[in-house]
Amino acid sequence: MRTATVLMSCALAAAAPAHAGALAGETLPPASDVVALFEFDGSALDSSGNGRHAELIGGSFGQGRYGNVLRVRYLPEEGDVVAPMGIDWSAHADLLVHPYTVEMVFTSYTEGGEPTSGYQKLFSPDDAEDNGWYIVDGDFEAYPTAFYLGDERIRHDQVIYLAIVSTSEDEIEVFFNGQSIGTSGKGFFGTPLQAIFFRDDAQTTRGEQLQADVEVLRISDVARNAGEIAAIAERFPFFRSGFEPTGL
Ligand SMILES: [Ca+2]
Ligand SMILES: [Ca+2]
Repeated sequence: MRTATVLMSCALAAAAPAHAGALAGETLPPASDVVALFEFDGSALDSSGNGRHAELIGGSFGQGRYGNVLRVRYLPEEGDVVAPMGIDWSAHADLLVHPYTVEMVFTSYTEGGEPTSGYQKLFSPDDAEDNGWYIVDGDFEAYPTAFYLGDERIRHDQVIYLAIVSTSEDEIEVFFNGQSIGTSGKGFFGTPLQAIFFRDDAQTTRGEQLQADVEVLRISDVARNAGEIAAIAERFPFFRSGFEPTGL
C-alpha cells in the first residue's frame, strides 16, 4: 500500500502544473560562478549575462516538462542518417578547465522504454575524436576511460539531472539526480579544443547522437559541492513513465 501511494504521488506530481509554476523563469536556481547558461528559450543564447552564446548546430525548439527545450531527437523511421543536432560552444572551450561544473537537465528518449541503447554523446572536446562524455546503455561514460558509472539508470522518458564536476585536472565526479555515482577520468586531456554538446563527433560519423529534450545546460567555473547538487535535484520530480522511481 505504501508503495502504491508513493507511485501515485509521483504520477500526480509529474502531471501537476504546480511544478512548472515553481520552476518558472529558470530551470536551475540562480547561482554564482556561472560561466554560461542555456535555457533554450528558442535559441542557443547564453542567458547568464556573460554573452557567451553558443552556435546552434541543429535540432528544434519545443516545450518540455520545465519550459522550453532544445529537441535533439529523431524518429527511427527517419533512418540512420540524420542531420546532427546540438550546440557548439567552442569559442569558449578554454573555460572548461578545473575547477568547473557542467550541469544538464534533459528527458531521454528510446524505443520501447528500455534503457538508452548504444552511445549517445553529451560532450565532445574535439570533433575529430571519439573521446568525450556519453550516456551508454543507460549509464554514463567518459570515453575512453572505459569506466562506466551507473546502473542503467537512464531510461526512456525520464528526466535526468546530470552534474559533472571536475575534481582535478584529469578527474571528474558525476552526480546523477543529485547523488554521486563515482569518479572517472574525464575522457580528454588538457584544455578541450572544442566544446560541442549533444552532437556526435566526425570520427563515428555523427551516429552517436543524443536523443533527448534538453531543458537546460549550465557551465560554471567552480566545483559545485554535493550538498548544493543534492538541493538542486530536489527541484525535479524525476518522473519515469512505466518505471518505478527506484533509488531516486
Ligand atoms: Ca529550458
Ligand atoms: Ca562518437
